[in-house]
Amino acid sequence: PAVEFGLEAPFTVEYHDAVGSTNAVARERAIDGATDVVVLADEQTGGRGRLEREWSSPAGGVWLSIVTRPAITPARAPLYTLAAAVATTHAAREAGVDARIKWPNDVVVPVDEDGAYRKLAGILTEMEGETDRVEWLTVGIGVNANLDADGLPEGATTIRDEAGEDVNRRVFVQRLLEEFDAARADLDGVVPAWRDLALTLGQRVRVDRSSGELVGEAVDITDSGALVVESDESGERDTVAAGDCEHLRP
Ligand code: BT5
Repeated sequence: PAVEFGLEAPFTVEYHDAVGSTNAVARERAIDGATDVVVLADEQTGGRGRLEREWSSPAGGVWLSIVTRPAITPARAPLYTLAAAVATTHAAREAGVDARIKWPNDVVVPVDEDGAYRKLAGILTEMEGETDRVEWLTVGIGVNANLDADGLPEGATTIRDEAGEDVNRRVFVQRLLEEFDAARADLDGVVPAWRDLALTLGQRVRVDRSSGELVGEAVDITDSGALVVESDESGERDTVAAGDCEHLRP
């Protein structure tokens, strides 16, 4: 294998040189009853983002999906996405990258003082369950690690480009999983940790959500991970649980 893993974090790692999507494999494992399994690939041939978007996943990145069966309600599931963002950001910072979080699921590197950024990593959480309980949850994390941004979509950056050198992916994944494991053990600490790393708070944003567009200032994030926006139009505070968020230039 291109990467050797002797992980000590409490996850069993299933490694693939190439796979369609680690989230798709993780879903099969979850349906089979697995827990605390990580599906990891050097390359994905059909990587996915949210809303069926494509996720470029050439060889050299870190493409992984964590299968868990947490004893939480679906309302708390977004905290797992935030936990993954915090863990990925911490691991990237240890690799020498000035990584920050853009709500809700992007790990980015600021380009200037005005909220512009390049995307280093994305997270895609999927789950199955009843209204009062999660049955399983898969957290897909894609990190542009040892890649050139050249071959990636506009607006992407990589650890290689930002740190000026390749990262040891075994060490990187080990740190990421340790941080994720610590975060899920202390779910109440996730939002405060997220806030410390957030690039979105204080920004002018446009959020596309199912009930329409919201433009204003991002002023807070709630305990359940929702974004609070002070609307330009109404001057009132509106809470958005999920949606696409764009940082506007001042
Ligand atoms: C995300 O979606 O950011 C979630 C990405 C999750 C990828 C992981 S990899 C392991 C696991 N297996 C999978 O199949 N998926 C997960 P979203 O916010 O919808 O962003 C997608 C958009 O980001 C695309 O429409 C492109 O514009 C851009 N993009 C695509 N590939 C990229 C890359 N490698 N780096 C930066 N931006 C990218």
